[in-house]
Amino acid sequence: MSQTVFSDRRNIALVGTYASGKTTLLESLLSVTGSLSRKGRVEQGNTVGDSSPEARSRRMTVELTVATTAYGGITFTFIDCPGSVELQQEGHHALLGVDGAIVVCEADPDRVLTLSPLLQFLDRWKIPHFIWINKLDRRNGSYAELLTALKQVSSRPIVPQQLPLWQNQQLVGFIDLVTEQACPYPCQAAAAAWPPDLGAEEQAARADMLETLADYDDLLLEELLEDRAPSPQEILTDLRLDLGADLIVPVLLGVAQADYGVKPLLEALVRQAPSPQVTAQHRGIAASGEPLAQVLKTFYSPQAGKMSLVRVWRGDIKDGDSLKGDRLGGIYDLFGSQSVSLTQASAGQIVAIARLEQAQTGDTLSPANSAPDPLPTIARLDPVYALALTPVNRGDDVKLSGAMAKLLEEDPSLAWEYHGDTHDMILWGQGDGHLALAMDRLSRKYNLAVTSHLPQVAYRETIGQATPSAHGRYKHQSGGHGQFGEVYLALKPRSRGQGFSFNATIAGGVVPRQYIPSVETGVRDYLNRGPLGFPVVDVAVTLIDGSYHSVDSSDMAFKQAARLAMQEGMVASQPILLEPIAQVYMSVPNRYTANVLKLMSGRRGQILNYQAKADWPGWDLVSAYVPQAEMQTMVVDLRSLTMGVGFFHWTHDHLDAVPEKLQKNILTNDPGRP
Ligand SMILES: Nc1nc2c(ncn2[C@@H]2O[C@H](COP(=O)(O)OP(=O)(O)OP(=O)(O)O)[C@@H](O)[C@H]2O)c(=O)[nH]1
Ligand SMILES: [Mg+2]
Repeated sequence: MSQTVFSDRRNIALVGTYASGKTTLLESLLSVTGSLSRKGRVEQGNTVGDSSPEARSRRMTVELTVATTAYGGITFTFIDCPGSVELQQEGHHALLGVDGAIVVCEADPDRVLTLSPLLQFLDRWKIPHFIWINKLDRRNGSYAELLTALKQVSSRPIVPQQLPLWQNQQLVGFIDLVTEQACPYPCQAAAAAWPPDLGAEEQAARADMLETLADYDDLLLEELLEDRAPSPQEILTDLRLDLGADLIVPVLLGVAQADYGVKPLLEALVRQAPSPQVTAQHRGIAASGEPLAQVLKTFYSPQAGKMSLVRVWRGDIKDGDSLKGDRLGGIYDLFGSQSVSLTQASAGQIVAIARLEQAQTGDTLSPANSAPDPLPTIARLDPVYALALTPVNRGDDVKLSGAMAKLLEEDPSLAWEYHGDTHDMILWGQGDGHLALAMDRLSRKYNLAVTSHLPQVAYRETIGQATPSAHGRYKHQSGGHGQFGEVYLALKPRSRGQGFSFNATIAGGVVPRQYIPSVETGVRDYLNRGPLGFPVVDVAVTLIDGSYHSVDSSDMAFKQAARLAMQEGMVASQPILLEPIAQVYMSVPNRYTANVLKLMSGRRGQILNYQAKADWPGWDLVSAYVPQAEMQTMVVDLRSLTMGVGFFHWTHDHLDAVPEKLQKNILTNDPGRP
């Protein structure tokens, strides 16, 4: 990598739906700007992005790629983000550190809906963005249909800046609606004549652009009303200001694979993308004060150890400085998997910093002696899919936990949990592909092989009817003095969620007071595993009678007697298997609502409500109770029903009896049953 570095910068994220061509576009941007002498291809596994073995083997982006280049007097740092819905968290953090984003969109109106969650995110965080329509070499549907579809999913006005030029169904160039000049690919000639029959279409598209811009510029409105043509410079100024204020979404087009439209995209970035100073101002970051930075990503490199990808918001950070209590161990400019050591990083730069051991993704950093107000950061995505992991080599448990801590630092959308009930070590994440990726990383980076299975459901049991008196007598004679305790317990069901209660109503000291706690302990011990094999809940137990021996009775004997009485009482009280029920809130495009309702009912879900999702035009929010056992692979089916965009949040809500016909199945098949 060799590049000229300019003082003016733009940090731009490449985001968009899975496989829309972001990594190919990055390759093209780096090639067009002269940072790459030989362009790679995703299929050939030789691109600057997707350089990890996990990305190469999947032919998809699985982590951020950062690459700095220069064009038109500006230093650009591009961040290529994964498109997979399972790897969104990665891009979300990165987006908080950029000055703008390019949303790469496939030229297919039917797939535009898949951009909806991303556009919602960009709008919520007010991140200025362009849309770049890619793959126009094999478009599906008309360009006009595509724009209509984009208008439906974007809350900001869509402002096409270019009109495609076709010849025999092939994209051959575009008309720049600002300058009204034609640009035949590969855009070497500055201007060319455009086909006369395009006049009306060009006029309509240009009028559409100008009218949108006039909504935010009274002067322009006046000019339009008076039929005066605004100058290209005036239009560009509006495009820059309106984009910087996140009022509009300019749309450009091309074919990343052929570098078509990439230079014009760079020109648009140079002229229109907000500068780091503008971004800092919009984020409310004062220009003066202590140096300030934010961690966009944490990663562990085999050579350099812990690295933090950092956006510097204010001041200079120098080699040898301390941040968040750690002396930094090097500052690097990144170019895919390569890095160049720097002596300092200044406001507006995105760099990797080594050995900030305390810093986590999202953290706000300042020199050691100041505690800055934290910059806003992204919440962790709710985990929606889990697998129980077991190391192939017994004894690797501790190693697994250590490696997992690092994986979790690298990817906050993973979660790691030890389930006390089932003794499962559970890895939570965003889907089966996400967890398979985590396991591949465990194997390659930490030499840890694991097997996985769906976690056991944490079933419980309770009783269906009362047993007025259950008897337990423990009598044992061995050598010296013996053991004796006898109790009678009454068992009663309690309502769901009321838990366990213990009472003693004995009279006349038939069980001496000091042994009553042992009776309760014996009962509680028993409740860890009822007759069906699961922890018992929602039972009221009363000690109603018993007897003792003045020499042989002991705490242990009464504990045992209580266990025996519980054994008898529980079996007699009609044990019932309980399963955890989740409350689920599903967000789905309304064209899929009927199918999603069917999916939920098919999975024993009880639909509670569905209605239009607030602030998400065209989406519904469905709420339902769904048994946990049925949730395990729900996300996989939901995504396949909704082009990958449906998502849900869930929380544990309550326990409910397992339907009788399923109970038998679970009791004979559940591997979790002790
Ligand atoms: N026909 C055509 N194919 C393209 C174009 N751009 C990218 N592709 C192909 O589309 C596929 C996906 O391209 P990527 O660049 O990996 O897409 P991506 O958006 O980075 O994918 P993820 O990061 O995994 O979401 C690859 O096979 C590319 O060769 C294009 O302009 N035209
Ligand atoms: Mg990619």
